[in-house]
Amino acid sequence: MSQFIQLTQQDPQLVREELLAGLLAASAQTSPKYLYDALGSKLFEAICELPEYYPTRTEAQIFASYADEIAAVAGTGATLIDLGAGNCAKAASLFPALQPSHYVPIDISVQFLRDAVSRLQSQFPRIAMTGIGMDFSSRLDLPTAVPRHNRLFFYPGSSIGNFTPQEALAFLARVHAACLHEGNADGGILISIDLVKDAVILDAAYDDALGVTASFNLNLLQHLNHLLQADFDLRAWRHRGFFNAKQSRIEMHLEALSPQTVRWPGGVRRFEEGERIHTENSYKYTQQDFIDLLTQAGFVDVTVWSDPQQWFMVCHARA
Ligand code: AVJ
Repeated sequence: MSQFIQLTQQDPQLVREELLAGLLAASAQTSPKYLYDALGSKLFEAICELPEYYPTRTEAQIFASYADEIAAVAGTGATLIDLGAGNCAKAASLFPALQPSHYVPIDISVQFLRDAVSRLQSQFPRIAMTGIGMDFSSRLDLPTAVPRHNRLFFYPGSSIGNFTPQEALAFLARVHAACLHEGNADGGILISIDLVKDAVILDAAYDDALGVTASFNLNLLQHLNHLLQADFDLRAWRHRGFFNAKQSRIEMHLEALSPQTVRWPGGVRRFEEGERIHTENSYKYTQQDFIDLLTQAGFVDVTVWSDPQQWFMVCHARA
C-alpha cells in the first residue's frame, strides 16, 4: 500500500525571508524551485512535449533503447528513490526493466506528487510506494520508512543542471553518503545530464515559439504574488531564456518591460525598464566533466548511455 510523508511543511516565514532576500538583492534572483507550484508543474509537463525541448524526448529514447542494459548494470529489486519525481512517468517507464521492490518518489510539489503516486500505485499494486514531500536540494535525510539497503537514486531530466557545478558536487556527495549501508558502499545513482551543444539548439529549447517556457517563467510571478501577497503585474514582464557559453549554462530571466514598483506587505522594490530577475540556471556539461564530478563525489564504475547526436546522456555509477 502506498503511504505519503510530508517532511517539509515549508516554514512560510523562512520561504518569505528567502524570497525577499533574493528580490531585494542588487541583481534580483529567485530559486528555480519556486517555478513549481501546481500550475508550474503542469506547464513544465507541457514544455516536455514541445518540439524544441529535446531533453525529455531524447532521454525517453535512451531509456527505451537501453532499459535492459541499464537494469543489467544497475541491478533489479532496488529501492528506487526518485528525486524530483513530478508525475513519476520516467521512473514508471523503467519499472518493467528495473523491477524495484520499493519506489520512493520525492518532490517539493506535494499535491501534484500525491495524485501521481495514487494513480501509479493502482497501476503497480505489487511495488511498495512511499511518496515524500520535501525539498531535497539542501538536505537528504530520508525517513526510516525508506530501506537503507540497495538504494538506487534516480535523478533524471538533467535537473542537476539547476545546481552550479560546485553545488552539484556537494549534492552528489550527499547522495553518495545516503547510499552507505552499515558503513559499506551499496547501491548507486542513475542520473541524466544535458550535454553542451550548438547554442541555436539550446536557445530554442528555452525560448520556444509557442511561448510555453515564457508562461512557465512568468507563472513564477503569480506564485510570488500568492506566497508574498505581492502585486507583480504579469503583463509588465517578459521572458528571457538563452545560453551563456562562458558559464556553460542556460539562464532564464524575467525582464521588466517598463519602470515599475512592486509592493508586498512590509516592503517594495522598484525595477527599471529592462531590469531582470534571474529565475533559473540550467548547466550543460561535457561527458568527461560530468564523469569527473561523479568520481570526485565518491562514485565508481561509471557507465554512460547517449543518443546518436550526443545531445544528452544517462549515467549509472556505483556508490
Ligand atoms: C527541470 C531543470 C531539467 O533545465 O531543462 C525547462 C527546467 N526550465 N525549461 C531544464 C526548465 C525551462 C529543466 N529542468
